[in-house]
Amino acid sequence: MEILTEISKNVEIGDSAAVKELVRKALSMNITPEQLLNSGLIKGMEAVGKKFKKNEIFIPEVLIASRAMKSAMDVIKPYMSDVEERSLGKIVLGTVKGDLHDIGKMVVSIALEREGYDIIDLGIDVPKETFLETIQKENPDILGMSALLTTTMTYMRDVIDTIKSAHLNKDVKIIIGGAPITQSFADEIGADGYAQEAESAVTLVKTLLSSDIS
Ligand code: B1M
Repeated sequence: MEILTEISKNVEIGDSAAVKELVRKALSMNITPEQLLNSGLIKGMEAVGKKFKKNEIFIPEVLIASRAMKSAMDVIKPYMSDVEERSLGKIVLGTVKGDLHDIGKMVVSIALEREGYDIIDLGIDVPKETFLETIQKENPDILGMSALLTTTMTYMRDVIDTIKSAHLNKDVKIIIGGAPITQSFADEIGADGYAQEAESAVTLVKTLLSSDIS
């Protein structure tokens, strides 16, 4: 669809005003929030990532593109949050210490919230102590960690070890995700699950929580 390509291109060049305008227009054309995210906004960020990798653009351009993506998500979010007043469970989310990437986590958070889960988002650069304190205080069903860097993904193991040392790993299921994460890494560090993107994160959470009941 032409408008999705236009959205993607405007994310790439970081034109927030144009992206927001196009997203509003697309919503009025009954394009779903999921289509907008997957075929418009995320596609734009992927193109940004490729150009960055090839040194065709640099951090300032990536930041401007991220801002455009985030401002569009603010427009989409109300359309994705029209869930009934029900809670299927409580989920704590955070990007691990040392890592400032939060767009993917936001996409996952919106998808889970839309499904009916209560989300406590701890933000970015979250140390293990904060994860632990929040689990002790909030008693969530799921802890979800995100990491986008090969240098920060290893910190997920530290968080899991901390939770195990506090004997809380039986009370909370731990899931992880982010571009460099794989199922074998999840198995290696003792996470309960791994999801590659937002929709599979929703499926994973449902599976983990239903196996909890039986
Ligand atoms: Co950075 N960055 N970045 N960056 N950045 C990457 C990740 C990189 C792959 C770019 C590249 O080289 N091609 C590369 C990492 C290389 C590596 O480690 N292998 C990289 C680098 C190197 C860096 C810096 C080190 C650059 C520097 O300073 N020299 C630096 C590190 C800063 C830090 O964190 N300490 C840095 C900085 C930044 C910005 C701040 C400028 C900005 C982040 C802004 C922000 O998030 N607010 C940024 C961005 C935007 C990117 C790219 C271009 C895009 C990431 C993104 O938002 N994607 C990225 C390249 C890329 O990924 N193609 C890149 C869109 C988003 C929807 O997808 O985040 O993958 P994603 O999330 C997906 C899935 O991964 C999954 O579902 C999401 C939705 O589908 N998922 C989960 C994510 N979390 C999940 C959790 C789950 C389940 C699924 O369960 C809990």
